[in-house]
Amino acid sequence: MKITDAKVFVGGPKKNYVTLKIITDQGVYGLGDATLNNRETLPAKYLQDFLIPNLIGMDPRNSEDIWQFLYRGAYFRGGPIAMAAYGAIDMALWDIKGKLANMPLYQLFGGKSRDGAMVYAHATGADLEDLMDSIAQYVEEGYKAIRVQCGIPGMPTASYAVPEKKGSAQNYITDYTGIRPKVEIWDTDKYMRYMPGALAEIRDRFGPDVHILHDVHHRLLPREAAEFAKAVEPVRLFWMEDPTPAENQDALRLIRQHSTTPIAIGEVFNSIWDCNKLIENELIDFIRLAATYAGGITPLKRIVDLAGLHNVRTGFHGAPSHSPISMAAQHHLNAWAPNFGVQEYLVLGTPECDALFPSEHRMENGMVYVSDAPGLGVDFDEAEAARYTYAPGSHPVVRLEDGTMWNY
Ligand code: KDG
Ligand code: MG
Repeated sequence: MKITDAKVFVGGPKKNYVTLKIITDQGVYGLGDATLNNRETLPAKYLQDFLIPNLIGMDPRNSEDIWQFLYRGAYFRGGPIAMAAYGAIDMALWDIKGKLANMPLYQLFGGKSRDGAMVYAHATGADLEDLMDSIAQYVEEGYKAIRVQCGIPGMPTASYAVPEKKGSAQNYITDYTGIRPKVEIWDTDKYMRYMPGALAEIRDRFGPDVHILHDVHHRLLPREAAEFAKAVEPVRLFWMEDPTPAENQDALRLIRQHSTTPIAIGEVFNSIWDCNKLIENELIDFIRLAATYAGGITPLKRIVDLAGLHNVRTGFHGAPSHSPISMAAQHHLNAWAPNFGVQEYLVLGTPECDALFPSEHRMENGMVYVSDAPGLGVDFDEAEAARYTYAPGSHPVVRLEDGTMWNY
């Protein structure tokens, strides 16, 4: 069996999805997602210029060897652009494998460990009152876990994932008016004084049963994060996400030593080497890589297995930047993983998105039920794809009030 061709598509409804289709001499094809938010053309170019020409003629069933060929063969290892491109190839090869076996991927991993996988939604508000309304709506819709973000009084601009105007539910962060980022101004002191109390009010209002998550989005120093984690202990968060940048994995020790608040980290990681110490030293509770940036199912499954040895559960990234293809890869891993925790879920769910990526994965009452179709269980409609083109966009960047660049 041989790979005979592969194509890359960039575009989508209100998002620039990077979709890879690998075609074989036996008529079976596989799909992969190489979307790297706001840098979408780069993995697409890497695929087109270097990776696809190398894939032609290879046996698609040898997904492990092909992954090693990509990773080791590049000589310069890793990085989000390369790993997103390898990730798409790896997903497509698993898709082909599942179709050949006539089995959904979760069966190839070891079968189902649960009926449905709990997901979390994003509640957001320009202020706490708006946030409460947003949470109430998700509770009403049956979500069991909700990430909560709100504007901070006195903060000079909107902060992370929070709408600028009251009454707006907008929680997507990419601005498609161009590649020059908006600037958000951050003030740690105001955040530290306000947010723990706001989280306590949310817990009082919604009671003990709703899982409350909060994303600090890398804004705090390790000592500040330790203080914050300690202050919110009575709220019993499901998790505190990205409390501090984790390039220095040892920095997480300080937070751990001072608090029992669960910590989730990893959405910006792209390798097991970014999180192995965090996991082995049991400095975190949830690992958050995405199948795309992690380099696909093959390496992500290894991370899940390592995490399982250390009581670290999964909480894969699922921002709207991911296409339904990588989300499908994660739905299969979530159905299987013995150490599953939760799945972030923001698939746009619009008719346009469903027409572009038909699938039978379904979300009901805050749970995802994986499709039983062979492979990834998601398709890609090329005629629909022809309607869309690439639209450049950017996340904001963050500065302190004096102009110092900060962590977005
Ligand atoms: O591209 C960046 C977004 O994916 C990120 O800001 C979203 O923090 C995020 C989250 O938890 O979904
Ligand atoms: Mg996050």
